Amino acid sequence: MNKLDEFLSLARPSSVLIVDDYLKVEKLKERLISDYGFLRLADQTSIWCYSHPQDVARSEEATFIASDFALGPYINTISKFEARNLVKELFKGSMENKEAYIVPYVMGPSNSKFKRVGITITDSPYVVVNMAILNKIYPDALKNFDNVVLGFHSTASMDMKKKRVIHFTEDLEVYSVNTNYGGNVLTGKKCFSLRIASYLGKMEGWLAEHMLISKIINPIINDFTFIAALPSACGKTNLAMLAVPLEYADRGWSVETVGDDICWIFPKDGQLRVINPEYGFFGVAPGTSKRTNPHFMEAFEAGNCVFTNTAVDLDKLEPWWEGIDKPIPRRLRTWQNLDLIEPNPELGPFAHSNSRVTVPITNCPCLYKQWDNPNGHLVHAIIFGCRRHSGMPVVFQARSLDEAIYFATMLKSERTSAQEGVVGALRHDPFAMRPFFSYPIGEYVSHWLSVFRSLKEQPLFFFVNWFKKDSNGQFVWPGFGENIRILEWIIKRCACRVSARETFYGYIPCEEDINLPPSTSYSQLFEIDPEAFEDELDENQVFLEALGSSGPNELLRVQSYLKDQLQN
Ligand code: SAT
Ligand code: MN
Repeated sequence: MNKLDEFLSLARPSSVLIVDDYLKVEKLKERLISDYGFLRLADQTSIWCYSHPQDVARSEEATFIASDFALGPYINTISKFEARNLVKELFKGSMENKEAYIVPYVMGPSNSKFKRVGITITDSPYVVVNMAILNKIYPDALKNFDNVVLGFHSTASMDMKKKRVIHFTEDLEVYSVNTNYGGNVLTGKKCFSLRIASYLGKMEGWLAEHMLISKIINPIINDFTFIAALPSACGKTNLAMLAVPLEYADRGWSVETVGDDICWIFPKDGQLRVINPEYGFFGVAPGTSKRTNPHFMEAFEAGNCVFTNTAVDLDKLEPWWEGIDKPIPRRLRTWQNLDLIEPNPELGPFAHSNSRVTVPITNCPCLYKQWDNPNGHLVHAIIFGCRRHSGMPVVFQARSLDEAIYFATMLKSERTSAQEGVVGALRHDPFAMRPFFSYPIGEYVSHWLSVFRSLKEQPLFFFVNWFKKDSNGQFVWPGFGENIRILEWIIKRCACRVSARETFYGYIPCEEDINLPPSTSYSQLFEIDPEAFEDELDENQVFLEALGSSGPNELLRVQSYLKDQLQN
């Protein structure tokens, strides 16, 4: 018996449908409307869905890697024996009286040697409809199960206490149960594209990262590609589709998107090639507007989207959320499926703060034409970003590979509503990968160093923070389209067009080399309190020690170098 049959005899669905074409997906979309009370929106191709009120974000506490070894900080482990028993217990009869759907799919361009395939079995039509946007249906995956990543999902009883997302990295299997939230259940999203893929990357010499991929069309470097890691809900989608201000557009600048969330990185002939393994976006809705991300708004208008946990304007049958820059609808359905007439704004928010939109990548008006080039894209710059009101300048460049890896490991960011838990608290988020590590962080860092040391052409490394605030709590940087000014400096650095000012933490722009918006203050953007930095180094020391013996010595060397710099 193969693994799929074994699973089916455990979960016992009443019937099984192989979803090997998009017509079947359309039928399931109908089912979502007729059986689940979701809405078809005015464009006729998009739908609105809502979730269980406690199933609205990724569940880090409920996410596990099955391993018989301790994997260190940020990885919940469960022994393989215990995990197998738990799977048997949680899935036993979980699909009784339900239909099971088998979804074969591909990640990456299907004509690329970098591609990977997966099969997901689920009892949730919502999962099928979303996966059919984010991944490409690929019936060939069913021919041979070798190297296929298997995802098993059941909403079971939706008992939130029994929510689990369990990964067997070596066996290429993921089990999600008692949840129906994107990042927990769309296997291709984080479970495969980051946790399983980064494990595969470690074994095979490549990297799977929580990064966007974009091109900048510009007059300085031809075909400039950057990749950028930012924690969830810190602006990856906005940066990936940045709409440049007129002043830049007139001079031939624009940004074109390759991907907004996941980047698979392959060293090849001494260079770095990257692909986006996804076929769609799963972006945060609140805060998205014609002003903040006109390209994403335009992508929604092209249809075939799934809006989850947004509100709905019932007169226009259009989605609505806080920050959309449209008045609160007269007749509104809230994210919890409550209908209100002329709602009192104080009763809001009406959309959940982590409400999401699932969008086909081809809807993106600024999509790079050859986004799915089977050979990938050559990387010029790597950016790490975070959300911090203090302690990090708006941009700096790392002085060396070791320092870049040090700062990426020590990345900290304020918590957002993309994770369950208290919003705003500063937490370590190494490489913006904290929720997605599947093997020890020290080994992960060593793997990064070995991949980059093998290159003949090194990309440059930059760190950005759009969220720095002044002493009155006001943001010092306008963000959004204006971020192109920072990217322009990055391109100039990559082209060796400008020198830089060295500080104790790295290189920052000389005032005359960066085109700052008139409302900003150079010193406010770049000043870092040395005492706070020193405290942070001390705190980093504790973090480094927690990585234990797997933490590479390079990080300790950078740590003491930075301390010396500060004292001088
Ligand atoms: O919630 S998801 O994991 O699907 C998206 C994200 O948090 O980046
Ligand atoms: Mn993400």
